[in-house]
Amino acid sequence: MQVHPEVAAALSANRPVVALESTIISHGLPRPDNLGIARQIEQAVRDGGAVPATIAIVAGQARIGLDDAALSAIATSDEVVKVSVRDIATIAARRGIGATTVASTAHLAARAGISVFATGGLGGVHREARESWDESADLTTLSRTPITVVCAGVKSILDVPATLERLETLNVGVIGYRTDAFPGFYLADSGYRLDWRLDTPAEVADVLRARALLGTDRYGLVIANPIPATDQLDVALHDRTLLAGLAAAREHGVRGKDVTPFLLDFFHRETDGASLTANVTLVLNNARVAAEIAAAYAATA
Ligand code: PSU
Ligand code: MN
Repeated sequence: MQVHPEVAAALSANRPVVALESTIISHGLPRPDNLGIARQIEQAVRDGGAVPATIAIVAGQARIGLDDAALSAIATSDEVVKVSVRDIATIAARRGIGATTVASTAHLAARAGISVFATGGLGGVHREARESWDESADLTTLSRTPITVVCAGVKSILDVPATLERLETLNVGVIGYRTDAFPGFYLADSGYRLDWRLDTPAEVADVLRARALLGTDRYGLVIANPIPATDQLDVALHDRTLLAGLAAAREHGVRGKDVTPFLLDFFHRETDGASLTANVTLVLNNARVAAEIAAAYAATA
């Protein structure tokens, strides 16, 4: 594992750091925009007062914080593999290049001593999981990883209520940030209520401190931060695209780790970029809020 000098310096001085995943760059956002967006996400963390640590496997090394050459390679190389926790050791031993999911980013971030992480959306329980057993390793990893993830909920391509049930079973807390509703990624409200709501970074930092004192920080915590309602995808366009995307995935027999990238790409193409605009807006928003939370926590820890 190699920690970028700027990240290492911040961690040892107890200054705020925010981990960022890289699968969103390699597989979640279309080229060639993805590289510029990855840089904007890092800038949003800086604007929020923290040091960004984008995580990936480069030349077999788990890198915590990427220099520009590594970020470019993750965004542009055709060799980049989507890496979950179960793949980390193999890609490292094979000296490969890999982009980390929420699960593997959370794992490596926690191992590096980073406690706050920003992403777009979590993986979750897929629709038809009763037949396919397709549930993202993001959920079980969060159940045993000390990390706080700021995200815009999960995509409606997933089974949202089943995902919330699983998070409950797995002891992963879900707290709405300035909302009582679980966000719906492209939409501000998924239609499902949450038990808890916090309204400021300081309030979140209070919860993080209590977690550490009471030992529940061994489990992940989700801070669910909705896209502003004014920036959300048109609801009718969303519903239409969702039905068509699910049908296309079924028709093409898409399976396993290809399902999420397939549906993301379908949305970006079929909405003429409107879903991409929403996706970028919500990720930048999450990066800034995560930085503010990390800063509030570092100030009092
Ligand atoms: N959801 C998104 N964008 C993404 C992903 C999920 O809105 O890019 C990525 C994340 O890296 C997440 C992964 O951890 O997909 C989940 O994939 P799977 O369902 O194969 O675990
Ligand atoms: Mn899966």
